[in-house]
Amino acid sequence: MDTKQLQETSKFLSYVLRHEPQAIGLQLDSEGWADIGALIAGAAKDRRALDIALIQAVVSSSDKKRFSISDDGLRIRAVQGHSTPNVSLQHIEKEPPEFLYHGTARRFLDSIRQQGLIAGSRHHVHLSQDIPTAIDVGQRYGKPVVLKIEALRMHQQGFKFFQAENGVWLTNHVPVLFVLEE
Ligand code: HQG
Repeated sequence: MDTKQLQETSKFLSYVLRHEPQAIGLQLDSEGWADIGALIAGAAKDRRALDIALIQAVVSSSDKKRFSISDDGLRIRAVQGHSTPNVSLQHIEKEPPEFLYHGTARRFLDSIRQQGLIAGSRHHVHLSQDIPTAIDVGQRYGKPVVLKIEALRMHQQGFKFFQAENGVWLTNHVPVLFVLEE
């Protein structure tokens, strides 16, 4: 298994486990779990040779711990980042640190200054605990800029925060009021 095969398989798993399970006839339950046997069979119809060893290698090598396998080893899910309807992970609600960070591209700033941070096609706005991670996230879309979010103040005013299994912070919407540009 080389890095390229692992990366390509990781992208495929993100696609079917977060966004388009129906592309390979896969069912996700409301917690995002898919049967691994059905995943392998669905992928095979798409002429994609997946097996348990490859899936396990992707799960354990994922830099961001994007996926988890159930304790009985039969099911797999993406731990965050979904856009597909009918899936709503019961993320643990948590008090956030004073500040969290959001990495974005400079060209989105005007719109963010008007609307605050919105979830777009995903179920949540994603926030990072540290600035280097936020820069990495932001540069996926262009010249990165990091916004500092007054997370604890939001929480004190009743906004809910969740932390996904892989440490990514999630919230529904960040009003402009709480977005600091440094
Ligand atoms: C932007 C990756 C205009 C937002 C990463 C972002 C992350 C606005 C883009 C995870 C806006 C949405 C999520 C507004 C927000 N006007 N643009 N009002 N509000 N935006 O990919 O946060 O590799 O859906 O800034 O590491 O970039 O997939 O979200 O640029 O954790 O595991 O709209 O995806 O993880 O883009 O990234 P995305 P994101 P994975």
